Amino acid sequence: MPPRGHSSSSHSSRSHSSHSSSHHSSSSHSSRSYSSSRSYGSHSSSSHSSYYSQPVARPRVNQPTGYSHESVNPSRRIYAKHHDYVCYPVPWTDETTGQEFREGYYDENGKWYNKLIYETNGRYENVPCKCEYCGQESFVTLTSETDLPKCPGCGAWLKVNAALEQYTPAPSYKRNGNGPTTAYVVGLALFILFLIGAFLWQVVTEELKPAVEQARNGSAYTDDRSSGDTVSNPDIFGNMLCLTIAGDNAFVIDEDGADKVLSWDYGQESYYDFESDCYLWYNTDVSPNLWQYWYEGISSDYGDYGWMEFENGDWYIEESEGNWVLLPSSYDTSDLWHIEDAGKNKSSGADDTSEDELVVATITGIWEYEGYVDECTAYTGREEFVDADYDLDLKTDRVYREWNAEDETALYTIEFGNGDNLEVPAGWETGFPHVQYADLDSDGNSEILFTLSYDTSTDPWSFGDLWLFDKDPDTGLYKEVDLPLVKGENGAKGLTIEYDAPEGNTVSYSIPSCAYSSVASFDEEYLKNWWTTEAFTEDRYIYWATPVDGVDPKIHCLLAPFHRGGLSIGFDLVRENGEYVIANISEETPDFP
Ligand SMILES: [Ca+2]
Ligand SMILES: [Ca+2]
Repeated sequence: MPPRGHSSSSHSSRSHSSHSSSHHSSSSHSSRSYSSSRSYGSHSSSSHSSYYSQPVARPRVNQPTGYSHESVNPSRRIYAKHHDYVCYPVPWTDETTGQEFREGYYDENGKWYNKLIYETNGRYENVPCKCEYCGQESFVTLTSETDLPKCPGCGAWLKVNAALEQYTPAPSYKRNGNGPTTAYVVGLALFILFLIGAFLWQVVTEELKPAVEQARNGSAYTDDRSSGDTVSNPDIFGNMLCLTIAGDNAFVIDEDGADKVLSWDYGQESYYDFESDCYLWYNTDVSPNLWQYWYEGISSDYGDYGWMEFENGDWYIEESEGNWVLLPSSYDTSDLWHIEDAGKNKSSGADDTSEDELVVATITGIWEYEGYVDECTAYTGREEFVDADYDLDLKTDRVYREWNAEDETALYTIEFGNGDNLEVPAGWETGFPHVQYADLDSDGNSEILFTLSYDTSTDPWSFGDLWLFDKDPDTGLYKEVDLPLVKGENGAKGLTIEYDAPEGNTVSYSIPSCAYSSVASFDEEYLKNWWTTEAFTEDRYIYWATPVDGVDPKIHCLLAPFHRGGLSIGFDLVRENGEYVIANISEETPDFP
């Protein structure tokens, strides 16, 4: 009996540089024709591209549909080296199809990522990872997108839970002759991509889609969203597949399993077992989802076909397009092994299998949460709070969250495990908490910098809360430190900026409290859409701050002087005679904290 709906074509030959196109197909028949098409799938391009070229606006296909949260808009289009992204801040259900979508980043192919991390100074920092072997979650720094980090706990490979990217200017960016600063370039690019993203979002996905598909010669893209193609094997199982013996030549997936440990081969888009020279992948484009195997020596006899499946004690092989037959008895199957599903794919729908199995933490999972943040499994940022020790007394510190639905705020209390508690004043419920520490006054006690970032805001660089707390050596209590900043709502702190009326395409601005002035250049559209023709004064707030101890302790702050302008300035808060003062202010290329 041939299994139903196998999709095998793009896995039909090991010699293919990539099988990624199959991830976009939903049936064996439609997918066959893609096997010779060039791959532009997410895996191959994100993992192996060694070239770089200025991007063009990538057509967007297979995009999520039915987003309907009026109050929280998807992000502007985010252009990066490997993909373009749109960030959807909250999960939603397409009311017309009933399909559920996760919040996060969707690239131009519709592939989903929970986080986007840019390379900064040759590194990817704070990359969320999970050990598929021992389950430990951690944040690591990677020096290359192909780095395979190892678990600090058990030494196994870690699964990277983010898209690793390099920032690129928007496609339509044109450098003018005035020698704009890097920050200006970033700013302009961000502005342009915002406009383009809003436009293309509407146009490309709907109107250009058929043309795109045609241009790609019957490419892998289909209108069929049911393929659930936002989920790749590493998304589901991780980069390492750990198996435990479950019978004769049978294994089950077991995160503690060590009888077979296979690593994901990005080139082949399959897991690989060296021992048996077998490639395998979990096909989520068919219903029910199932494992397909490529046994060298058997499969390779079938040319472009030869993917195999194990069902009810028998091996089947695809001998020609969509044509699955019992494996001829001339082949010795005594050494062939397979993965028992163990109830994993009993779902009747192709969609919900992998989705249901994934316990998907979301960035907004914290918004209505009450309790210890390190226990908020619904929150992607939970790991930041696990096994923390901010005051360096070797006792674990925890952060407790209370939520006030009525006034839409959250209260955080840091419990230092030694009786010390620090109550942080209220911040907006949509802020994402971060606790940082450094001994800035060299008294042996950590100062605590508590910040809220508003990553899901449509303009995250315009908002931020921060509070600095110092432990009083006499009372042992933490008290808030006065900073030389203007205060806004809740913990918002920033600088007052005076803007001149635009002259041509430039705006002169100054920050009197820092004796700083500069000129920013924008294009006409920005000024027309986002700027006034009058001079005015506005408080702008720090969107990110980092304490730095050492020889020159300081708090480094980032602030965007222009709403949606992209341009950032950085400055330090340093101590002079027991007081904090502003120093070292200059334009700075943001590092996307
Ligand atoms: Ca502690
Ligand atoms: Ca201190």
